[in-house]
Amino acid sequence: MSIVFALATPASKSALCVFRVSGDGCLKVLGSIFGNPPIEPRRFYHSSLISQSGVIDSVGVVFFKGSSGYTGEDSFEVYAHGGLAVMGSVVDLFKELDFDEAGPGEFTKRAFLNNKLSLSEAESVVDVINASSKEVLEVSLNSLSGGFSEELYSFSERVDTLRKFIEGSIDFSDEDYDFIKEGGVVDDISCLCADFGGFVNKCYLAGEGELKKMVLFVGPPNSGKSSLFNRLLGSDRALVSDIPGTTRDLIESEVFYNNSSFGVLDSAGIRSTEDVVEGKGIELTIAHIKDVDVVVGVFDSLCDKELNKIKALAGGKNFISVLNKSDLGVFNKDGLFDVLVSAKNGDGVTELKNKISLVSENAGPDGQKYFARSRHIKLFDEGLGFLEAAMFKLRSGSDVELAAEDLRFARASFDEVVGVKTSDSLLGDIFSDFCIGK
Ligand SMILES: Nc1nc2c(ncn2[C@@H]2O[C@H](COP(=O)(O)OP(=O)(O)OP(=O)(O)O)[C@@H](O)[C@H]2O)c(=O)[nH]1
Ligand SMILES: [Mg+2]
Repeated sequence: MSIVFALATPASKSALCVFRVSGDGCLKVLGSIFGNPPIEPRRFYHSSLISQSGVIDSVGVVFFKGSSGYTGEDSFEVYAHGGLAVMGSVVDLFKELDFDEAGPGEFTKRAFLNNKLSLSEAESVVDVINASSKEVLEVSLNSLSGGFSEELYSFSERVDTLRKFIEGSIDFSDEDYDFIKEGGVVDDISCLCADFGGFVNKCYLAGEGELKKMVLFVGPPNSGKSSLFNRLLGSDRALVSDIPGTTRDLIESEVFYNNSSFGVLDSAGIRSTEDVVEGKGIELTIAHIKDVDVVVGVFDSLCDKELNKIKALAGGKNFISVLNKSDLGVFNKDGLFDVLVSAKNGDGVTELKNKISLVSENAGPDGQKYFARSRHIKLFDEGLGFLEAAMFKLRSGSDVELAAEDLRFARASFDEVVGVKTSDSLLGDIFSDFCIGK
């Protein structure tokens, strides 16, 4: 594999930046580009980094030999000052050395190809990075630490043992397969299916990009959705005016609160309108409700008809009703609304944030142990289907050879999850979601 490099930290001004280099042969350059070249692997050295035109920066450097590093091949990391000029000079230096720029997820892909990680572990690296709540982080880390792959390997072994037993029985038993039908094999497969079902139930499935919980602000025009949205962000992100129908489009941002973060979306006020653009904005809002985790209905009057209309639009989604403009003297008569706030002076906004984070946490993993992707669930269903097919054939006493074949297919489905069998295009799809430098 070629030698690749990447900036592993964001390309913006910061205290430090980290460059990664990986590929057999990359360590040959250490003596020429570092004033104080590192001698021992996995030890941190302080050195100058030098190009042909002189010293680039005073840096930290650490190198790894073969399988001791993340990628499973020779690699080194450079910790430089996080200035844009420094970053530019380091990139120039690596290009002069004929290193290639790494693509997204290149380092993790190499770790997989060099057997440092299973494919599902490699996938969970990106889930750990994307996790925006402690709960999602926990299930992603469980998958990354190998528990998910190990459980799956043990199911694969059980499938293999059963298949070998059936194949062995075929060789030795002429035509009487009754002992398979009546013996423990069918029971064993049934028990395996039940245990596997239990394992699948321990997996938390979030769709692509759903690691971040999304909260949508909806409500009648002029109720103060954009003002509340801005108040939550702490900045004037959305335009506010006293003209109903100010917001036309969905406006997205992110709020960090209580160790977790959620995406928030401001939207066009819902009303019947002749204005084509405003109408499109309203359609967009309604269409978007199905994609979010929490709907926050914002109102500025005690109209329960309006409240019920918006609540009905939210369907079965988690719904929080907010009465805004408390500073104008509106009050939450009979506790009709969940929260009373003032976007203007901030009253009640902490209570609203607490409610949102509570509700969005509930929308996350519910006691599940591992994070799973739709790719995994599809393969689990496939594997389970083959196990059931094998069981059916054995019970009916027909096609015993084909039952063994079904077990082989079930094993292949499990193998595909951990990456024993993968195609280049699947790898391309998986690693394209990663950041450069990971
Ligand atoms: N007094 C008071 N006025 C508010 C409050 N929140 C919003 N407003 C005012 O209400 C008007 C409408 O506010 P927006 O935030 O633009 O309302 P909106 O719901 O986003 O309106 P549309 O985008 O048109 O649907 C503006 O004049 C705001 O200054 C509040 O808590 N108190
Ligand atoms: Mg608005």
